[in-house]
Amino acid sequence: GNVPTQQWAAVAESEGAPIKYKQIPVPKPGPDEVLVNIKYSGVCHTDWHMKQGDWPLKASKFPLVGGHEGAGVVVARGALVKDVEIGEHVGVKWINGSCLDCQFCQASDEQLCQKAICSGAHVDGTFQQYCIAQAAHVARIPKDVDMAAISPVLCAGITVYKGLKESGAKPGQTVAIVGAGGGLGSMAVQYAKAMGLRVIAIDAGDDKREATKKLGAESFVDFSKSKDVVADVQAATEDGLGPHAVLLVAVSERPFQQAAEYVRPKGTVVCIGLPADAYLKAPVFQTVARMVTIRGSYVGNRRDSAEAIDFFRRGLIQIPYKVVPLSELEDVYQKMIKGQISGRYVLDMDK
Ligand code: 8ID
Ligand code: ZN
Repeated sequence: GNVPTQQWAAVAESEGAPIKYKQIPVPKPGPDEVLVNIKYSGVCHTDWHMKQGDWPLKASKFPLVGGHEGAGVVVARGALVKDVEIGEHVGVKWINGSCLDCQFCQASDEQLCQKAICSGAHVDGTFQQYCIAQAAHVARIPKDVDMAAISPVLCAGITVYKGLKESGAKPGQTVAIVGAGGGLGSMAVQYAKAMGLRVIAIDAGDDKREATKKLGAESFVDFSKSKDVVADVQAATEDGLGPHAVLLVAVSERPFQQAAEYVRPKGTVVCIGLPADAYLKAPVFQTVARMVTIRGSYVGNRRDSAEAIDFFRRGLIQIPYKVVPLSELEDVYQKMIKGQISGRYVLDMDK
């Protein structure tokens, strides 16, 4: 096709700087890479963390183009690429590339690859019209799937689907989703429901109460109003013993210090949200005597990605999302850090 030499992008010129909407050159794919004409990209809280530089994982370049939930069309490919066709619909994820050869890549834990390259962190991401990714790591999107609607699956969906699998929760059991009204949380409510789990949603405000109920949560605990979150979460289960699993997708430290107290004996706490400078806390006696498991979960591998997309393709996953022009990214960030987003914002790259 006709690939231009200049394109529109949302650029952070330096750490912490507000986003500038401007023209930059279109990159050229290396031998094992593809060039993707991004149509839509979701905005993940991770993009804010990377721009602000508040994590141990720092962006390795500024000016930086963020974004790692991009859906688009392959328009060029390197000489070594055989399996991805020009014109194919693909997703560019957080894992932009990995070595494919280390012990972790060999075991399909490529997110643990010591040489993993992340979109919008080590290389420019999906907040631009043309983005590069390693061909082996792009997610395949069936052509009948709406690209705006699928884009939030490419990080939020994959991550919570993987986290729910890691939780070990079985159909009929209950999972508490902490941060249920946000991007990952809304996805988690829908994937949990599709996987046969019962959901307790935890977040703040009546908008998120209504939204999570619509998505399929059976109960809601408002952390901003509750006098005792631990007691209220346990009371939301029929026998009062608490949820079998907890998925922590909130961006604040407090819930990471409560979950081990309300999870059911033999239950599992899965940490996914990444509030800056936060620590986990759990009472040793109760963790031991109640046989609680606490674990982390980090995005998903290529198989998790394909499975998460397939749930979506079959119509099982619907989360509220709003499409706004790429030029409005900074406004989206401002809403995000105030906790005012219910569901996901999706950027339209051509506006
Ligand atoms: O692979 C991973 N582990 C991974 C992948 C993708 C994203 C981790 N993340 C991380 C992000 O970097 C971010 O730290 O997950 C976190 C959530 O990302 P998000 O869903 O994109 O953020 P959001 O849309 O802003 O939602 C956060 C929600 O948490 C609620 C907020 O009200 C909001 O709805 N929340 C907060 I802040 N404090 C809470 C509390 N104490 C809370 N909910 C319940 N209890
Ligand atoms: Zn993300």
